[in-house]
Amino acid sequence: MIAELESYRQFEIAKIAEVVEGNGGLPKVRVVTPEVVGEIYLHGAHITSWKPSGAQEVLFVSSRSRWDHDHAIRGGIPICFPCFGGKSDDPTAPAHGFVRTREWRLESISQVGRAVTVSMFTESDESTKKWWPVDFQLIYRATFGPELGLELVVSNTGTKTLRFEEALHAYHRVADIQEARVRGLDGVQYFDKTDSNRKKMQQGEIAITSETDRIYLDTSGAIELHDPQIHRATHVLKENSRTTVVWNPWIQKARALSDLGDDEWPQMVCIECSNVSAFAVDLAPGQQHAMKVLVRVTDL
Ligand code: TA6
Repeated sequence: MIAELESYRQFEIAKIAEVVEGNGGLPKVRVVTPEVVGEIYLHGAHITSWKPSGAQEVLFVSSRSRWDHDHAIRGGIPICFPCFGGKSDDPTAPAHGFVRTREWRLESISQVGRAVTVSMFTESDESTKKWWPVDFQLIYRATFGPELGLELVVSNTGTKTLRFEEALHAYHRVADIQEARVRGLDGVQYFDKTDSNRKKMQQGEIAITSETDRIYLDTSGAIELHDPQIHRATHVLKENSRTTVVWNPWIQKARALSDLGDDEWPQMVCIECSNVSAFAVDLAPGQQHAMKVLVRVTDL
């Protein structure tokens, strides 16, 4: 491990952004400034913490998460790519794609004003072509500051048009899911994965009272997560994302997930800026697609 950490020294900003040994011995970039504390693992380019100064931790990470090269981290912000859920033409392909279990490479760490941007990348190789025989590169820029900025840039480095799905599968920490409310999807149609993917229409704000697994369609509006118990509103703004997924496993599904504590479901809700289902992206050779997300917290 030490040798591996040595190889990252060149990227560090002393006392502000350092590559350290994280859970399971996995390397992570730890950002600590007067404005923010944040963490992102090279494993899956997976953000596991964002805590602006004066605020409580914004992201949920399961106490039962696995921390190894073979499994995705349960919680934080997994990156789903190039498919969301199962791969339609290959039931053996990893759910939510293969980049959340890849070791990404650090490209740079930079400080601009009150924020620190960590940039990582991964690209096609023999192991990815087993699941998806195309050439691509992904760059992920995570900006830790009073706000959290995310940018996922997909480049088609091959000669054929690519079709992919993508999601930033963010697990938001809440005090009690039954009191939390999700706003910003009123009047938006969605597929209800808990009801045979029936197409429905959202009316008003979302109150979660049972297993909830919905793909909201053709929506680029901002989302607000209201958490009255801790008097917090989390605002999620996005660009180049035409679907939003909302998920809470509730009791049974939580029990079925070995890397999620049976009693942890009330403390989380996933709000996933994405391009999935009928809004998968077609990308021509030489083209790029950048999905951007900005998260900020305010008092309620
Ligand atoms: O985003 C919601 C969802 O697709 C759910 O259907 C549920 O499966 C969840 O993702 C978690 O998926 P995972 O593969 O991480 O267990």
